[in-house]
Amino acid sequence: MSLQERILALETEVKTAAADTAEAVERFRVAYLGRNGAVTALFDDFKQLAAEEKKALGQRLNQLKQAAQARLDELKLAVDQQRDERAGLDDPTRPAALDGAGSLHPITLVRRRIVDIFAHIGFTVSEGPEVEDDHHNFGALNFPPEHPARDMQDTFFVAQGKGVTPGAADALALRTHTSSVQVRVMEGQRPPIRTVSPGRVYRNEAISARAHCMFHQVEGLYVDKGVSFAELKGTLDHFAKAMFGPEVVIRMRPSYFPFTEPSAEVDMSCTICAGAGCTVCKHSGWVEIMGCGMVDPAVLSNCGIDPLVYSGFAFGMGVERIAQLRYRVPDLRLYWENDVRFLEQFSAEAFRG
Ligand code: 2U9
Repeated sequence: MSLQERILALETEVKTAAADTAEAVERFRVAYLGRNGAVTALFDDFKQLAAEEKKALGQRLNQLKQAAQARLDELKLAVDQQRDERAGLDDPTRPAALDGAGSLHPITLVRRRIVDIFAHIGFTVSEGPEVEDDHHNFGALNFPPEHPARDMQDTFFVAQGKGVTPGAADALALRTHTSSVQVRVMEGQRPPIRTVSPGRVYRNEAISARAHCMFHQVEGLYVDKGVSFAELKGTLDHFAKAMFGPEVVIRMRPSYFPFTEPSAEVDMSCTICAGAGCTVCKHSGWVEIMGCGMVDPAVLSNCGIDPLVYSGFAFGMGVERIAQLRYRVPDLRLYWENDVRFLEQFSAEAFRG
């Protein structure tokens, strides 16, 4: 077959070639335009021709090469388009695929919900430093000098200069509760004060299914003339119903905290068994959700508020604990492991405050 005939035959072949996968397109490229491809081979033969023949066939040969290149581009485009259509990328106006979208961490979801419930009944939100001085974390809150929380076994002290003396007036520590923020609020603002303080707190604890050295709290404070324990109970009853459902009831048990008097632990009827008894409530029908009390008059005066004129209530809860009851989380360590099988269970729960 003459070179001219071979050019004509290849031209027909190239123009009618089909390829419906990326691999077939690549085979086409190798077969015609690759180093050992059919079109490339014609150029080698072309070099052997006499000058006159070269003149006649040179242009035809270049046209063949261009036709092969054009067909290659055409096939490649068609395969790419098919792939995009299959992946749903062909319509630029279609809503973004939600597969693999992230979710808010359950602690964030629950912290926002707690804050939102109190914001709806007139509480402001106050935040403050995580590294605190002795006065704001302990002293103003009526912790006696020998209280175990002031000890290195219970609190993380922050090294300052030459050495640290836990309990010393100038010692800095990671805050052990967000009550320190509320001391700052009382020092800087006259009553009425109605505020919640969400944030991270730190305690020197061994990590287990039930405890962690860092967790999240929301603490609340209401100071005004004539604030009563009845208002405290009504507020917390409203919170429990808003968070866990209208059917839950709360009860209070006497307790002790240095910063409140009287003090109480707050239990809620078990949401799992509705009081019938289960492993979550240890067959008591009740689960503990927080602590509370009337702000100790000494704390009010430590913060520059006259306890003869004003009274206040306060409460504190662990966000991990509330989230555990809301979502039935069996082990607190799950909050920290970032295992997607745990986290993706919250993807449907967008918070709408
Ligand atoms: C001021 C005065 C008093 C906040 C309160 C509690 C009771 C309480 C715990 C619940 C679980 C901490 O996260 S937890 O371990 N908290 O029981 N907290 S009263 O009292 C205050 C706060 C601020 C100025």
